[in-house]
Amino acid sequence: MVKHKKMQNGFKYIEVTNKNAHAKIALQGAHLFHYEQKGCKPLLWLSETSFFETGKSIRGGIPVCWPWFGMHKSNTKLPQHGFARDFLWELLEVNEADDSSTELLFGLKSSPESMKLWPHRFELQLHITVSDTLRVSLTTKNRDKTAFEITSALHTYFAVSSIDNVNIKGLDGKRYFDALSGEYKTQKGGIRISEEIDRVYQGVDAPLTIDDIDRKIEIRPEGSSSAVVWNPWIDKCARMSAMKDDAYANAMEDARTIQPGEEHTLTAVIS
Ligand code: TA6
Repeated sequence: MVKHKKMQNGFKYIEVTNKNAHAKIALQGAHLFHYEQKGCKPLLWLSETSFFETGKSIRGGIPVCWPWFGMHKSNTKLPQHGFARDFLWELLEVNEADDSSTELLFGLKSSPESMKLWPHRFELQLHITVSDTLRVSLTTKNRDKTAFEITSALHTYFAVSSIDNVNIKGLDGKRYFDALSGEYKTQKGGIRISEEIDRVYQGVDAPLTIDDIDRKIEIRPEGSSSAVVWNPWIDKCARMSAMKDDAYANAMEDARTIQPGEEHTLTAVIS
């Protein structure tokens, strides 16, 4: 079942319920901010103090960072992580072929407003499949006459029992950029977090797992070879709003050039 809903302030979102799962997706940013498999606790973290307001990013869930991840390369006044997460998307299609899986297609096209921030004609589509696994797929179509380059991320915030219980696996031996020290390093073993961490891993070619005491979250990538692992820890949390996360991305060296008429898809399958 798919319902069009509004928060008290008029902020619009879509609520999805089927035999296997329950999810909520804001039209702003096509931002999935709740996903729960039947009988399980929520898989995505959402800040209790998150904004649900026009033009303000939701803190938690799966922000779509596009057409750049992090700061803009040459203009630091432009919004961090691009503009797709703050623009209003359209729900284009809903497919409820059976009662255990729901497919939704959201779209965003270039507009005079987007051209002011990024001078390229594009069409973006976000396919979300809500079932016992969650599949999120971002397709960038170049509708311009010249090629453009993008970096992007499905910057997922995962809910965990406690950060002390978490071991992130699948990145052993991978090179990463440490955004805190500005150095390139190589991962040894799993990742346990006991301080602020902000890293972009490259050459990621296999599923990642977040091992928690009571469950194991698996993240399978397609169309990406980079992954971001970030936790702001105590001081940064105090400067922002409380949060924990790690994410999936086409970031830094994993930028993609898209020729006119061509497209690129970035997918995360989470279970
Ligand atoms: O992926 C890590 C990061 O770029 C951090 O440096 C951090 O500040 C963050 O994403 C969250 O960004 P936001 O713009 O959502 O506050």
